[in-house]
Amino acid sequence: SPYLSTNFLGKYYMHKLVIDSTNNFAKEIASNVPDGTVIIAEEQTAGRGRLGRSWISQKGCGIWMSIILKPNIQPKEAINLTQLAAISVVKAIEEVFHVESKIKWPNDIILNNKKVCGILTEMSSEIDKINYVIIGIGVNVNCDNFPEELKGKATSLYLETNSKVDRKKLTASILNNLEFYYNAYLQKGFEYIRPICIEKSITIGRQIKVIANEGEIEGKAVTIDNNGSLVVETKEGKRLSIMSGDVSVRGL
Ligand code: BT5
Repeated sequence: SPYLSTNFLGKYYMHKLVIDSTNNFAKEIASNVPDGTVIIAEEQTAGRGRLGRSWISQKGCGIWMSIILKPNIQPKEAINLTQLAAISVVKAIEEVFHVESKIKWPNDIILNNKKVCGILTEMSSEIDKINYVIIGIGVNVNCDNFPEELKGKATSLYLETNSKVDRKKLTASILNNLEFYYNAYLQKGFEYIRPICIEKSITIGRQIKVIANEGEIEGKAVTIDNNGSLVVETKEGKRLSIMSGDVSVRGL
């Protein structure tokens, strides 16, 4: 792609017309391909969200892609990669569509209160070493309709901005941004990324409910800490750091 200006991300890539899930395929090949390999599909027949949920991936209208990374970081730090992907998608949407989308921690991109992109990060690791991480990114780009159950919840960049763009352009912009933030993160740590995560968050400052490993937590999202965890203040005034979870934001 003439739009791609990366040094390693997407240099090796595979394009599929139909596939069950790019994350599944990425998992099968991850051990045998270079760091930064990208798999893109025109259509997924079994696109996946988190916790066994499904991801609607209609033919030819979205970016359904998986990125294989082999970072030399601790397995517990891998959650930061979801945040890197999220800010990269937000920046790319800004560059290509000139609109500001927001991150609903940890993995949704929201435009005009509706979900335009979801991220699914999966990992294979040993006790203190990552074998590989797969970042699955689904962006509704030119899609013009959604199934009944997603009406009012899901949207596409086309539906919100009325412009149709070449998906290659947005894909390249996501990868260009991701390589930049990934390098910055590896060199300078999450500290460098944190202000952007906070600035682009739609969650912070709002009343939320989180279903996390720790159980169900209700309170106000106050910040994202140095580890990328969401800090929630309960009505008893207790502050809890949540590493991952399913968040519902009041009013969204
Ligand atoms: C996600 O899960 O948002 C992660 C989605 C990741 C999709 C990419 S596509 C490439 C790669 N290959 C895969 O198989 N997956 C990744 P979660 O937070 O669990 O949200 C899932 C929920 O989002 C569903 O239960 C629906 O409510 C909603 N949803 C499903 N399809 C959608 C769509 N196309 N647009 C917006 N919302 C959708």
